[in-house]
Amino acid sequence: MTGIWGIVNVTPDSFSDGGLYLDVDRAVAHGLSLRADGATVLDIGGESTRPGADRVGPAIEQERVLPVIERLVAAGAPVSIDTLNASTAAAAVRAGARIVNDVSGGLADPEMLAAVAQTGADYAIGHWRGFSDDMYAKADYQRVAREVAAELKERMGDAAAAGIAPSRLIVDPGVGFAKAGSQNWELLRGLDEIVALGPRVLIGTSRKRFLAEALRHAAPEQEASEIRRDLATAVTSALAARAGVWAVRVHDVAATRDALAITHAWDG
Ligand code: PMM
Repeated sequence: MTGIWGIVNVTPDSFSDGGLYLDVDRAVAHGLSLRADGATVLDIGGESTRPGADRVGPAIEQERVLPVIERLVAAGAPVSIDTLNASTAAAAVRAGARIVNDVSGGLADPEMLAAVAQTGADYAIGHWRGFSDDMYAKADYQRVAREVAAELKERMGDAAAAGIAPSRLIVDPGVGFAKAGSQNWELLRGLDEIVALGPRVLIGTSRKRFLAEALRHAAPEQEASEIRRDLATAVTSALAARAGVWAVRVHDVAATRDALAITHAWDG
């Protein structure tokens, strides 16, 4: 059964839910409701990675996420920390997180791999080519899925060299990270090249800009609303499940849960 990571962004400026869950109580309540909807992991983030977002320091990031992680872990939820910072990763694991989700795959913080190796947590390696302020300038590919797979393989090698056992790795091709418009579709068409790398595969398409672009194409007069982007996300989740991914990272867990249930019913 494909896992569902529910997104809890404790940020003022995330791309679709910025500002909604900056308050600890609201973030915890949101996490618990995603868990009730069927999330297998709650992915807690304290720094937005949306295109053009400003960076916050690890101190502010930790102030945002640690109390939320502690309470969700106390409530029995499996928690992942979405961070680029080694110190936040280590502190989050001390607070009970089981997985470090690093969209940069260790490239953003030179201390990250050693920190993760020490924690014993699982490590989700994202495909990344640079911080969000200029990542589209780096969106230059001949064959996107092949190049993303090759770069992820290098990151897997770095992680192994730092002492992170291969069984602890998860790979994520980083939809929207240094990929523009149609490159994301090309990447999804080539998902088997990512699955062939071996580790568990995580994928995050939820509400992303390339989905809104496709929806605008379908109905140019209508706004690509959140409801429509969540439906589009449920469809990409179902197709990703078919392609063999281990888990999908989404905002609307219930919609994706239903889409996956229908996919599994079809497949028997
Ligand atoms: N996307 C975002 C943040 N974290 N983590 C993983 N592993 N994969 C992703 O695709 C990913 C991520 C950006 O999206 P958000 O602003 O909706 O959280």
